[in-house]
Amino acid sequence: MKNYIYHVGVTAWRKKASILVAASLLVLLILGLQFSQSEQENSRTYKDDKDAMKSEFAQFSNVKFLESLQKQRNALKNSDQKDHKNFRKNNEDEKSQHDMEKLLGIPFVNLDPKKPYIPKHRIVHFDLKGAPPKILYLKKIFPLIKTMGGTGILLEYEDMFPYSGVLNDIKATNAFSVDDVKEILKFAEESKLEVIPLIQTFGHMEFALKHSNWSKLREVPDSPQALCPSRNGTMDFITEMVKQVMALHPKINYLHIGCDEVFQMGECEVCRLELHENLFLRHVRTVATNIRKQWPNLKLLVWDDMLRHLSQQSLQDFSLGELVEPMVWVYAEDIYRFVQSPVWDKYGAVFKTAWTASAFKGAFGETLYVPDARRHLENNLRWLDVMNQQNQLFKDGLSGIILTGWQRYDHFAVLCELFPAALPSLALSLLAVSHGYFNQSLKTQLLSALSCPEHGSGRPTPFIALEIDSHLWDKLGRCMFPGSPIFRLMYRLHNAENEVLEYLKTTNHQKGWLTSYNVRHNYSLPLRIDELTSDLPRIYHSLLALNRAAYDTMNEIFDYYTIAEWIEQRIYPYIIELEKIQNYSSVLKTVSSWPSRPLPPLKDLQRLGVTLPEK
Ligand SMILES: *C1O[C@H](CO)[C@@H](O)[C@H](O)[C@H]1NC(C)=O
Ligand SMILES: *[C@@H]1O[C@H](CO)[C@@H](O)[C@H](O)[C@H]1NC(C)=O
Ligand SMILES: *[C@@H]1O[C@H](CO)[C@@H](O)[C@H](O)[C@H]1NC(C)=O
Ligand SMILES: *[C@@H]1O[C@H](CO)[C@@H](O)[C@H](O)[C@H]1NC(C)=O
Ligand SMILES: *[C@@H]1O[C@H](CO)[C@@H](O)[C@H](O)[C@H]1NC(C)=O
Repeated sequence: MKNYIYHVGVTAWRKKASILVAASLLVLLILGLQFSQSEQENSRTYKDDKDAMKSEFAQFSNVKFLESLQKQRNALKNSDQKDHKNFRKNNEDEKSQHDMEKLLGIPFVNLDPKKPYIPKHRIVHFDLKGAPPKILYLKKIFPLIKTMGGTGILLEYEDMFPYSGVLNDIKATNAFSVDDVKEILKFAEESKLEVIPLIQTFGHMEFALKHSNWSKLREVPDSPQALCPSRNGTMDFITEMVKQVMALHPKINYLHIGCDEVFQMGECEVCRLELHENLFLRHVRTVATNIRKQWPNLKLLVWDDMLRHLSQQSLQDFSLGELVEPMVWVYAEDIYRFVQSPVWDKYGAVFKTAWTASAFKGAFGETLYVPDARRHLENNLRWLDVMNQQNQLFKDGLSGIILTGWQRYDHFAVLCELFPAALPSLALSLLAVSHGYFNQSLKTQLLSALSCPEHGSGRPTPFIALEIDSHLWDKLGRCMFPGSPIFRLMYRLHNAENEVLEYLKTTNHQKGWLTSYNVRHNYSLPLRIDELTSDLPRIYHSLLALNRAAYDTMNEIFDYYTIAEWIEQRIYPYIIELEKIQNYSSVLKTVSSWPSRPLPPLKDLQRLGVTLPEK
């Protein structure tokens, strides 16, 4: 971000050194810094929520102020006096309802109980660039999505689309076949779900540009992240991708063309002469215009993050409002911290409609294996509040919300939460956005959708308790939804991982006979080694059992490559660590006589200047 602003500044300065430019630049800089700050915070939250949580607290009062401004504005627009009277009368009921919500651990969001806001479209995102489910699993999931109020699916194929011809080599070797895609679409249609394919057309092109074949289209020669918009081959490449995807999706109304997180712009020798802003907008305009030429009724969606800091004038100069619909994404709880009122006003002035994007998994840490359902529910509930407030800014209102479920943070990252492990989280959030609220009254719907055993009617225990059971293992651990064994497997992993980590910490670090020093010097007491390794076989075998269970459980839902990847990332490293301890301890135990102290100093320490002082 900082580079971006710096670059805009410097380029503009060179071109016209007039006072006018300098003055407007200053304004831009101040505005830009303000936005860039929130932008940085957003991406930080996306990566490390702990820091963001801290600063969230610090900014709390500021956001409250923004929210109250919004509420005032709405109140003025509606000036609905009746509601105020009713509010008083029902205050008592609401108090006991709040008590119940507290028991359930439902995050409090000040939604209007009289007029719940329900987004027109409620779309579930399938990020297929990691752990793509088998077709038969999707077949079971689509009706569930429909039951829980979903209206469609966003299919982010990345390298899983059956690209062919000149694009043959950008697809994964285990990509879906043409028939697979047709089946997916058939199953979606049977569940009456709108299908929106997503193709990246600017940034996040790693899956294609990583190949030496396509490296010529990179903006930066060493980096496969972004396409160079100025190369002759770029538009041919995009056109071919779109053509192939459209050929397999003849009935779609919407196509998502990505355009988020273009980290590299204006660096090649041609692009360097241009303002980033113009480079970005011109490319989006060219791509959109080309697609619309061939498919005039197709609506095009783009992620909004690259638009947040652009001026209304620029967006209008490039007719963006006539070409695309922005999808405003924030996955942290506090939405206004990342997209503030002026940004909404700008979007409202430029676009007839917009979409929003929340998350039900894949947003609070790259290596998580089960989502925090409470945080995701709060994100979705707060989106309802924000959407209710911002809806009237758009001529045609807001179009809907996408519940994103990221499977990797980018093409090169490891897997985060698997879909079946996140289905309970999806259920909570999807039911919430389909009703405009989440409370006790959705109990039966939730439990029946997830095939949970009905609790005994005698004791009224809460059906969820998000404060203490935010992964839902306790409350929904006995449900039989498709993939529920994987959901339960995560609980086993959680316990096994805790045990292994504790053991490794004790053995390698806290106790004094199996540290790396003992190993390097072959110097330890056999009696102590026996003591330290007495638990090792049991822990090791429980990991092997977990590994076996993972393999068996996942087989129904994922292909061999996904299972192997997941096991290598989640279980294998612990198996290796334990085997190392086993190996070291048996070597250390073969020693039967030991050298006098002092032990010979480690040779490698000389590199650090630790040498025998000269006499
Ligand atoms: C890329 O390489 C593969 C095999 O090495 C070849 O079949 C294909 O035609 C190449 N594609 C391009 C665009 O050069
Ligand atoms: C749940 O919320 C809705 C909308 O606010 C309200 O009408 C309903 O009475 C609530 N039900 C319970 C059990 O709290
Ligand atoms: C693109 O193609 C045109 C005409 O073939 C050529 O003049 C131009 O130099 C090419 N531009 C680039 C960036 O390769
Ligand atoms: C442990 O020792 C065995 C037998 O020598 C060897 O095959 C294995 O690779 C070792 N494991 C590790 C993690 O060092
Ligand atoms: C440790 O001692 C054993 C037994 O003397 C010997 O076989 C082994 O090579 C030694 N290992 C190291 C790392 O010095």
